[in-house]
Amino acid sequence: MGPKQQALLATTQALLVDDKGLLAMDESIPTCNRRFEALGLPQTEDARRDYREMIVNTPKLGAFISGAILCDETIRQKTLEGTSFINVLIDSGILPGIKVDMGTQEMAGHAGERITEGLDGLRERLTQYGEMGARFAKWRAVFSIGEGMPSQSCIETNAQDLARYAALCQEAGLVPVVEPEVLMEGEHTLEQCSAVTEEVLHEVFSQLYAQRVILEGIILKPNMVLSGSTCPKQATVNEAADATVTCLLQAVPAAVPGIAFLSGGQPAELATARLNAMNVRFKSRLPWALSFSFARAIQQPALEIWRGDKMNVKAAQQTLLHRARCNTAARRGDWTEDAERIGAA
Ligand code: 5MM
Repeated sequence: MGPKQQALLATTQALLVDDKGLLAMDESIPTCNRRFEALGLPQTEDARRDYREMIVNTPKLGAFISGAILCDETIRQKTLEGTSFINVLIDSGILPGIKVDMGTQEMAGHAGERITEGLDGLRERLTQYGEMGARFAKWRAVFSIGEGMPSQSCIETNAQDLARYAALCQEAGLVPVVEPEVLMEGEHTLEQCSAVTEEVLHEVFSQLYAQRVILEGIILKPNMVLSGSTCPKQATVNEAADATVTCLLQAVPAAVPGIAFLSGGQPAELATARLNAMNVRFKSRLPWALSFSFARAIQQPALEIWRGDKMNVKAAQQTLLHRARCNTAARRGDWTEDAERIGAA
């Protein structure tokens, strides 16, 4: 194995070390603005900067978070004292990552389906982000479950683009976080989510293989297998954990070192409980680590406390740290409802 490949593997291991996980703070400007709008906060560059400064300045965050995913705006921003966010993260022992997809567009001829944009100029952008200090990258593709969805062509096209992105990342020395998200929104059952997730993952790994992506040098960021958000029968925590691991075992090669789930709009505590259940029930028998790469399930409770007020920064940081700590415990299968409440208090 050459030095470039060894460096990729070292970064991957650093992202999975000590039961830590990833903090996704890469909401695009429109997504971040939507979250702010829901709380009546101003949707300005300064407000987004203030919010991200609150996050990266959280004391001891590096004890539970190994990597933070930024968006293009945030990776260029600085604290009020003038330190780049990248350097604040590095000083906290957190690897900086960058979301490099350019969001999703309607897929032509496929009503209701979406295709992720961003391959044009990606090779050059990856070089620039690497020079800025990014060590890993992220690209998200989305799949809805519904009448005739996802179509084969939507699955194939998005999987091919994910693999092209991953190959370019590895060429540039950045670890690709590969994020195929089967959306939770809908009436579908747990079984339907499992079948679609498995089909999507099979295609993604077929494309990764075809495009010579080194599986040991990626992190997979999938959805958990869950009942649709409006499905009348909601799976229990253990049912969701079993369905998720069973599905992943069918589709994810053992060479992949780690699977870091997205939270997808699950309530924060429930996302933690489900990750914990997977590790309690299966950890000793799995070829890959089961970790987290949550955005809302780590940030949302802190955002609701922060609300743009400097006076709330400390309390918001404590809440953020608590969620990060709980998710690290869930990686070990050590999380309990008591620990959740005691820490929150
Ligand atoms: C699914 O979204 C990713 C994980 O977040 P959740 O844990 O909240 O589901 C997240 O990283 C997402 O990709 C970013 O927020 C960027 O999203 P947009 O759509 O703004 O590019």
